[in-house]
Amino acid sequence: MDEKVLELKQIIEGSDNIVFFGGAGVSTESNIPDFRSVDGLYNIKYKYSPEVILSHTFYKEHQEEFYEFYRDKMIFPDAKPNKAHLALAKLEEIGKLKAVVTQNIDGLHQLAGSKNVFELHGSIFRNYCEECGKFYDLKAITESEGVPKCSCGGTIKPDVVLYEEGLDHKLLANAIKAIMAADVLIIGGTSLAVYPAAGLLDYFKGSKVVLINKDETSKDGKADLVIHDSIGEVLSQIIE
Ligand code: CNA
Repeated sequence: MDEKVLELKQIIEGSDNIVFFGGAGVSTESNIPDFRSVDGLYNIKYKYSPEVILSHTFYKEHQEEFYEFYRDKMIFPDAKPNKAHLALAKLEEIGKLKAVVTQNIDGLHQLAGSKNVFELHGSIFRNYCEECGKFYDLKAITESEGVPKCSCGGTIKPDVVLYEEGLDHKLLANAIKAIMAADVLIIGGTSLAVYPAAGLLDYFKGSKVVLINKDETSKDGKADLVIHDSIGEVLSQIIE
């Protein structure tokens, strides 16, 4: 076993109060593209960048185009949890991991069996009518065309936090609470470029920060252990 992975194993063995903070890189091994990797969404040619299309302003002004991109690039109903999701669920099951704080909207942590998941940016599986508030599941988006409409005539909007929109206050407070109470923070599969989510890491007061990411991040210098590798490969070795 690689020296760094061994060190991670020892850190995990020594703690029963771990929190995981992750992003799109956790799901690339489930074939869901992230934003910033070389084969991520930023490197596919679009008329607009994902950040523009997934903004509140764009959603309001170009709904047809928004839903075209959203259905095509943000929804992967057949995606399955990968080794990273499964390892994290296992760590929770054996009492070591207390929470997963994720920027992902794909629901794969829950599908893997994780229970205490804070979805900072919402979920593709929840959708609401903007007029009457009626709840809709994912089929309302996948099985409709153009702008999805409620039976009342209102537009159905995914419960996903778009750029320019604020995070849910209660959820944010609970995620911060979990991070503040943790002894070990494992950060993985995130460029740490999206705020306020990335700012949550500043609340950590515990003993060890581990960063597992393919590319360098702005927080590499602050971590006790940095592993530049695939998160599924790394975490699956911990759980063997
Ligand atoms: P990002 O900015 O795309 O960064 C992803 C990071 O993960 C990069 O630094 C990569 O190097 C790294 N990475 C990619 N694959 C792996 C891997 N297998 N192992 C280790 N590291 C890897 O994504 P962030 O999450 O930081 O950005 C935040 C946005 C992206 C959030 O608002 C998400 O909602 C949004 N997003 C989510 C999904 C999803 O739900 N699966 C998909 C695409 C984008």
